[in-house]
Amino acid sequence: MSTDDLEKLCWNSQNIIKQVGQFIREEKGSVSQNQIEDKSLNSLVSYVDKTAEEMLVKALGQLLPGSTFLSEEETVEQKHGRYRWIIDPLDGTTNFLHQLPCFSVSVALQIIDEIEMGIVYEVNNDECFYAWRGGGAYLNNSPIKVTQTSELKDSLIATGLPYQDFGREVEYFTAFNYFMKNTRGIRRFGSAAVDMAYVACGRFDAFFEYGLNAWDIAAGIIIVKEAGGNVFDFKGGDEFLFGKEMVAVNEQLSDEVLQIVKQAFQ
Ligand code: 2AM
Ligand code: CA
Repeated sequence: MSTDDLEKLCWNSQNIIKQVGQFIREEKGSVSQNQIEDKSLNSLVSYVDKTAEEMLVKALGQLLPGSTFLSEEETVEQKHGRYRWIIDPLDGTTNFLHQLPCFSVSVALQIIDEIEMGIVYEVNNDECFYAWRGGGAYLNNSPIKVTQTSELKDSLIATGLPYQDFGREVEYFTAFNYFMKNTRGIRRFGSAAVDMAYVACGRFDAFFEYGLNAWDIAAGIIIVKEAGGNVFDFKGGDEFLFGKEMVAVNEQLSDEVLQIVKQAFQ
C-alpha cells in the first residue's frame, strides 16, 4: 500500500475510532458491578469493551474488505491475512470502570508482518494520536516528536506495574528502583497505549513494562517510531510485538535506559 493510501486509510479509520470513543465516553459511569466480568486475574471486561470492538470490527472490515483481525475481546474470527487490524477496543478498562480519566481505543494495521499504521484515541481528553509508515506522527492534526532529553536525571518515565504475571517482579522492581532514584519520577497511568502515545509526543521520555499483549502496544509502536523514538524488547531486540515486553524511548536516552532494563532482567 502506498504512503498516500495509508494516509487516506488513517483519516478514515480515525473517524470510526472517534465514534467508538464517543460511545465509550457516553457509557462512563453506567456500568454496574454485575455487568463486569473477570476474564482472568485482574483483567476486567464489560459490554462496553465488547460493543466497542464489534463496532470497530464492522466498520474497519468495511473500510478494508478482506482484512482480518487480532482483537482483545475476540468478537470476530482471529485470522492473520495480508491486512490485519490489531485492536484493543478499550485500553485501560480498569480506569474506565473506576471512572479514572485515562483510557483509549487502540487500532493498528499490520501489513504482512509490519505495523504500518496506528491510532490511539485517548477518550477523556479527546486526543487522537496517529501515524502511518513514512508519514510522521501527529496529535490532533499537529506533528509530534519524542523529547531530546539526554540526561536521565531530567527524564520522566512511564511504566505499568505487574497486575497478573508476577513471574519477573523482582527484576521489574530492580529497574523500577533505579529509575525511581535516578529520574524526575515514574508515572503509572494504566493504559499502555496512552503511555506510548505520550512518549511519542514528548510528555514522557521513556516507557517500560512487561506482561503486555500485542493489542496494547501495536498502534503505539508506529506512533513512537514515526515520532523519532525507538522501541525494543528487554534485550534490545525487536521481539516486542508478541514478546510481552516493551521499552519505548527517545534517541538520546536509548542506550542508557536499555542498559538499565537489560541488566535488571538478565
Ligand atoms: P486493558 O485495559 O486493555 O486490559 C498494560 O498495563 C495493559 O494491561 C493495560 O494497557 C491494560 O489494558 C491491561 N490491564 C489489564 N488489567 C489491568 C490491571 N488490573 N491494571 C493495569 N493494567 C491492566
Ligand atoms: Ca482492552
